[in-house]
Amino acid sequence: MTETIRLTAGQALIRFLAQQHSERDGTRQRLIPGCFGIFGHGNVAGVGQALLEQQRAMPYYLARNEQAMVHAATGFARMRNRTQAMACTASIGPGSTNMVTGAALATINRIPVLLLPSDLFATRVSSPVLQELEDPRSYDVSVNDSFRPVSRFFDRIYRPEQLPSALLAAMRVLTDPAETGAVTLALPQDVQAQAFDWPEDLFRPRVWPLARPVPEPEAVARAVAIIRGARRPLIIAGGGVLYSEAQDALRRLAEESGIPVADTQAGKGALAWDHPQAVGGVGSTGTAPANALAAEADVVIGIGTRYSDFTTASRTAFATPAVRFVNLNVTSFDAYKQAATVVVADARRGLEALIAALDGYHVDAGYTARFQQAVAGWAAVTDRAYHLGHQPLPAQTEVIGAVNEGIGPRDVVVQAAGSLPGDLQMLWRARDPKQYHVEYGYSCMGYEIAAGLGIKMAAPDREVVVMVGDGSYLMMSQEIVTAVSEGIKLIIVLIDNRGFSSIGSLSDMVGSQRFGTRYRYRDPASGQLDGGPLPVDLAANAESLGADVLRTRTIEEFRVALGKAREASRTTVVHIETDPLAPVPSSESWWDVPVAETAALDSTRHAREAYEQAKRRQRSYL
Ligand SMILES: Cc1ncc(C[n+]2csc(CCOP(=O)(O)OP(=O)(O)O)c2C)c(N)n1
Ligand SMILES: [Mg+2]
Repeated sequence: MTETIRLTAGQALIRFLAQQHSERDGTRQRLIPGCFGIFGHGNVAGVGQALLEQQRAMPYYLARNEQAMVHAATGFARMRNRTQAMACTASIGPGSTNMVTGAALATINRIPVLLLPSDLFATRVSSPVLQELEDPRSYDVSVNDSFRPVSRFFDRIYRPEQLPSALLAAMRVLTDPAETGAVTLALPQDVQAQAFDWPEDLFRPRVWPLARPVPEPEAVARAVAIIRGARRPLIIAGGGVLYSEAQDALRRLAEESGIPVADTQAGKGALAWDHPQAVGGVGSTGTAPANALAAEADVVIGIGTRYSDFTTASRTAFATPAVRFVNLNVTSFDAYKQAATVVVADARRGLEALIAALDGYHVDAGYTARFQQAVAGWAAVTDRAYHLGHQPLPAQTEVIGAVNEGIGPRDVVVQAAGSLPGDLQMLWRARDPKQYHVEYGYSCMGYEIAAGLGIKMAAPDREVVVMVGDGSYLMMSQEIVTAVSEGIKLIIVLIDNRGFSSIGSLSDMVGSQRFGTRYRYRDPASGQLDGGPLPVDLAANAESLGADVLRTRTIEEFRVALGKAREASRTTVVHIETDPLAPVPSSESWWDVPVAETAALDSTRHAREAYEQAKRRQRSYL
């Protein structure tokens, strides 16, 4: 007879999670090293009680907002290159649905997080309970069904007997590099507290090897045949290069073949910015030299990239009529994009195979000289943007320059939404593969500070510099309190330009005249939000949450304050006001955002003409 142990489902879940390990390249570590949470009546007696009993085995971190705790979990797992994931427990109803945005972000970015929303009594005897949806068409539906499209695995545990197989499936998806993303186990509140006799075997230590699938030799041969015929090849390095820790293999391929390497938001840092083959960001917010190379490329080699519209400049970046794509990706879904010739494999293993098979291939010297000259020109553009001397308020590009020049090579910069991701993609000089952490799959305002927390937990030996706009700060800054209470030090650079500089300039571009993008009083005369500036003091707000705050007015003051913040031991906010209209270098690229086809406004009509012109360059890559 198998031995059993009597525990609640909540206790069994936590005991199981504490026994899971991952292993890659000889390193074995806890797969789920901790649990973020916010308790309510949905989880306080179930998962909450289990966490209390098992505090040593499963550390618990009290977050301040459920969306934010999923962002923290995502930041953590991305920083750990997907070798570890955090769990997140939330109460029923709004506590759980607050996590849906975080789940979407994790899944879109292919980052593992384990979500444990609470659900209605499985017995339904006291329905409708507080916060119950009550779908008149089906009692089987709860608000947690909104996790289904944004999760890579979803299950609802109506009976304790269902838990073991669901847990094994959850671990499989979290540790599968091709499938990973948000994994959601919805836990009815009564089942969490229900006792059951579990087979002891459920709690034995388990190791989940993180796969490095090898490429098919035939696929490598097909890819290499195309690359060998290329005269103007370009590599695009995506996040998959970093998650696979394939940066050394990428560098070797670049050095041995001479092929230039452009990067995406998730891939920046795969090759150091000053490597002779590095040409910078590609696409809508890329560098002019990388986009010029993309335009003339005859073969594009995409490694670990999902080819978002920003990377392809909405399918205008690769302009050569006969351009061909060779994609190396662990996920066949991503590999097959752009009608590519595919190598479905782990990035490192795939790169090693390509290096061996490409032996002797090298781009010609004229090509190298041309792109290296363009890149040198771009370095001068970046230096100018870093030291613009814009008056009376500094430009954001100067703040980026001051951060880039003021932090250490291993420090991490964190960002997600607004005008910063574009400016950073174009101008940031990454010196370490994990230095650049911009979330641009979901570009979610509010990710920055929350994720910074998880990133610092994943890499306590690095300084974590969160760059956040005033809009994002207003949306989600409460995790400063968590950072303060946990003694987790963040440096937060708060760039206050009194509204949405990003959407303001986008609005301008589509002929909508920056409508509704400034934080201003409503002017009684015009009826618009274009009155005087608001008496909002975000620095004081940060102070009130327990952070140390350094207020700066000039770039010189900012540089000094950043140095102090690096020396400090507490979470420190460096506040600076910038000019939202300051100039930014051009990426010589485009992004598809529709413009009204009919309009009373001249500005919109002119924008529509420009839009129709640009649309003609869009390709289907079939
Ligand atoms: C949650 C969320 N809501 C809305 C948007 C659309 N959006 C993108 S950037 C932006 C404004 C960001 O403002 P701020 O953080 O001040 O940055 P700035 O544009 O001024 O650089 C908005 C509303 C978004 N990306 N995420
Ligand atoms: Mg702003």
